[in-house]
Amino acid sequence: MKLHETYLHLAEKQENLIAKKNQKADFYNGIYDRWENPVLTRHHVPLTWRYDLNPETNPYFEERLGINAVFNAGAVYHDGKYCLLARVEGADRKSFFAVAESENGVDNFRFRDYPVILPELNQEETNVYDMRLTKHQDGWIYGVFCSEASAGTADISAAVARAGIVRTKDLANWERLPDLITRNSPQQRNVCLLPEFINGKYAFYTRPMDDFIDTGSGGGIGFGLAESVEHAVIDEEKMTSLRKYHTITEAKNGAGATPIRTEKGWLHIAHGVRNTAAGLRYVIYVFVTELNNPWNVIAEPSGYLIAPFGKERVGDVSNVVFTNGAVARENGDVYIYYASSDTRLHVATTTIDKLLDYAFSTPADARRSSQCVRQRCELISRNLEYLKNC
Ligand code: M1P
Repeated sequence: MKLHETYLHLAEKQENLIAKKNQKADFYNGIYDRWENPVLTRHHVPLTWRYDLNPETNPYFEERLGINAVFNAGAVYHDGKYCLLARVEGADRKSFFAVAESENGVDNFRFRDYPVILPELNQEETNVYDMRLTKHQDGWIYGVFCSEASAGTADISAAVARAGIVRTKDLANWERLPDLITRNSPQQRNVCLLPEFINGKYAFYTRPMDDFIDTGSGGGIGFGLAESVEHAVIDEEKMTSLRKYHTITEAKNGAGATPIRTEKGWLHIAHGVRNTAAGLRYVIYVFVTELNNPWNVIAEPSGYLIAPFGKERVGDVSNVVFTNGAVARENGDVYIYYASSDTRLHVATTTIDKLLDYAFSTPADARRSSQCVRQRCELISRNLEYLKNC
């Protein structure tokens, strides 16, 4: 049996893309480094997932099942590898999950042979996406993701979002658990499980929503405890990082990467959304919560950590950066996996020390132009004084 010439050409091109060495981009803010090449794109998806290689059934070597995008990925360091659980979106608009692994976390990410086979709870579930991975102290790796279904109303685009839960030991075999129930919130997206028990219970960050797109009365990122993860029910959600007028979280916000334990508190790398004349703008921001009371915010620097930049600004849903996965290594290195414009996945690297310095030393949002300019003038005058003495 012979392979199609086009296949050989595409396979070589893909191997070159995967093997391409990544390097730090020419971008500086002292807080993190951006890397030049995206770590995953639709061009990384194996050809066997897209083409029928048999010339008898595919004489023109046409793509049979197209891929539209690879983006929002959960992340975990497992078995000596940086493992991403990416959201892969088919040309048919349905998303599914797939594991890609790399030895160094910045390039050479390769998908496993098959995407994740996610057990279903019911046939209403239409779309699944944005899984946060949590290596929990109970010994399991959990995945919490958005499970979307039609609202079944006259408006055919109306949908309902719930938090689905799965667990695994090897990122290959997945056990589906019942969806999270939050007694006071009709819909949930961007839910994330903390790696440790709090008061002996499973601790979730939530995002209460009245509606599918608008969070409505949802005031920001919530927090709640569940006795069991096998039937996870949260009776009460406390609020953590809030939506605020005229800030980067005015329209909505949501948990991002699984929070990282540090000596100063839980480090959160989340997303905030504001509205503009050109539509919603998504940025990534940081806040820190107390270790023992993980709903209590103790640092929240003003503004964003990462905003769409250069080519990142354009894609299927332009002007968006979004994260649902980061890896923190024992030596303090942090790899933030963020997607741009719902199209491709990038990495930014930094350290826990740098992020904590950023979180605790950047002034909080002063909320009014007059106070913000005062904040800036204080910095300028300290600097001018310092320069005089240099
Ligand atoms: O399109 C931008 C993002 O929109 C949603 O996030 P949120 O619930 O905060 O609005 C998600 O669908 C996310 O996947 C997407 O990247």
